[in-house]
Amino acid sequence: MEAQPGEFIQFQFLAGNHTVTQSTFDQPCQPISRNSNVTGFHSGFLPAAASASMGMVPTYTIQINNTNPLWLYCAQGRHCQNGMVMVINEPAANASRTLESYKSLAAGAQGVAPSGSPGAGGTTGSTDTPSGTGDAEPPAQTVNGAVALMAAPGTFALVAAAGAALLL
Ligand SMILES: [Cu+2]
Repeated sequence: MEAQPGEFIQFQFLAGNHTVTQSTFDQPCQPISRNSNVTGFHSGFLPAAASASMGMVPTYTIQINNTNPLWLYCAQGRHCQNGMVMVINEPAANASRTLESYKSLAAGAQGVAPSGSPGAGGTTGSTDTPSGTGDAEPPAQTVNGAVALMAAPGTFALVAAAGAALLL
């Protein structure tokens, strides 16, 4: 997906216990701070069940500062290796740095426990109106354009403002 500087992206954690964590392209499944001097995003582990009893969905919201690619993964278990990865602002003119190639690298990557404070780089919170679930309707709510839904590996979904769901 693409996001412009100034826009917000909200991740909604619908099931399980996941993170949104930034890595470099070359070292998926490892926090970016380990392999660069960038602090990066890390939501911390956000278990859905803990909030579900109150009818709430944990969220993590980040603001896009520029159009550089953000390579993101889930740091839980082997979710990253199993394909729970995504990119915001995939490089348009670089055929070797695609989501598919990131995903391929992730499949063989060594996972490293995420570093950094939970919530780093963004804002954790909750919502009682999960977006884009259960039907093909456009998301009920977006934050300046996009909502990403975190569920089981293989259903790491991005819901764009237009309502199109992209299963990663
Ligand atoms: Cu996960």
